[in-house]
Amino acid sequence: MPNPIITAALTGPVATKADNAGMPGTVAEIAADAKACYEAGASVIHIHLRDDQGAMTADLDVARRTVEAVREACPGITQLSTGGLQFTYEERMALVEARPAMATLNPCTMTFGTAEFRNPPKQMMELAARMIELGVKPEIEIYDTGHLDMMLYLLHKGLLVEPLQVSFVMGVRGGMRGDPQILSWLVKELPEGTSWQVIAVAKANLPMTTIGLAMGGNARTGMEDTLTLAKGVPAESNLQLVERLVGIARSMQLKPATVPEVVDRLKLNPELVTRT
Ligand code: KMH
Ligand code: ZN
Repeated sequence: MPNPIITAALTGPVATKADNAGMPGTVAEIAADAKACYEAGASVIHIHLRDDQGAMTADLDVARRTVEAVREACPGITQLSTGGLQFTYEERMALVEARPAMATLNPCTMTFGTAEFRNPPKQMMELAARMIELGVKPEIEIYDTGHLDMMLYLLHKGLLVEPLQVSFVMGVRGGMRGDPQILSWLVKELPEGTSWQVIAVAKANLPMTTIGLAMGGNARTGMEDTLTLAKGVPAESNLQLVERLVGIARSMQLKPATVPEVVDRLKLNPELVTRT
């Protein structure tokens, strides 16, 4: 089994510092958290932007400053989210112009808890094409079984380049639940050589992340996905969640993949990972 790629999802599109004071709230705090999580074994840092007042933002200048600040702080691979729930699709698309090494691509529109997660097909395909032009690697987020077929269609149309990097998101109300049988089916349908992980939200987080690791997948944790260590026990920090995940991986004799390993395996653009 290849070494699992550990991703730290530091912030998210829903929770803020008001929900858990341990969550980073500014560009500088995001960069400091990225460094701590990188040093604990995370090679990829998934980021939803925050401005200097701690508000969620899709401001391209903040995106550029964040990518730069994380690159300065550590060699971890910056993955910007294009998935903010409260921004227009145009604002979300523009974020790839900050040229992170990776960015999310959400192939389908869906209900997302109490919100609508809009990913209109025409613009989503434009975003996929732009990511190829810029050399930004998509993290393809699959929330339901039909989203996988859309991903395969994009591949067929030349809008995705292999090897694919896929996240199966489980536990969002409106998407698929955390169920090992659904996961086994999804993994079986992937093109050969695809790298994948489970993103398991809230109570699905620990069991499904662990099952994904045991099945040969990568793994992600962080305050975007869970604010607690266990029911009623708040996580203190992203670092604490990453340390727990790395501990689980190590107890299975799995070593977190290094940044150069990830660059090689996912065929990332080395120019966008400046400190490998
Ligand atoms: N929190 C994730 C389940 C993205 O980053 O592109 C959804 C999300 C997508 O935020
Ligand atoms: Zn995200």
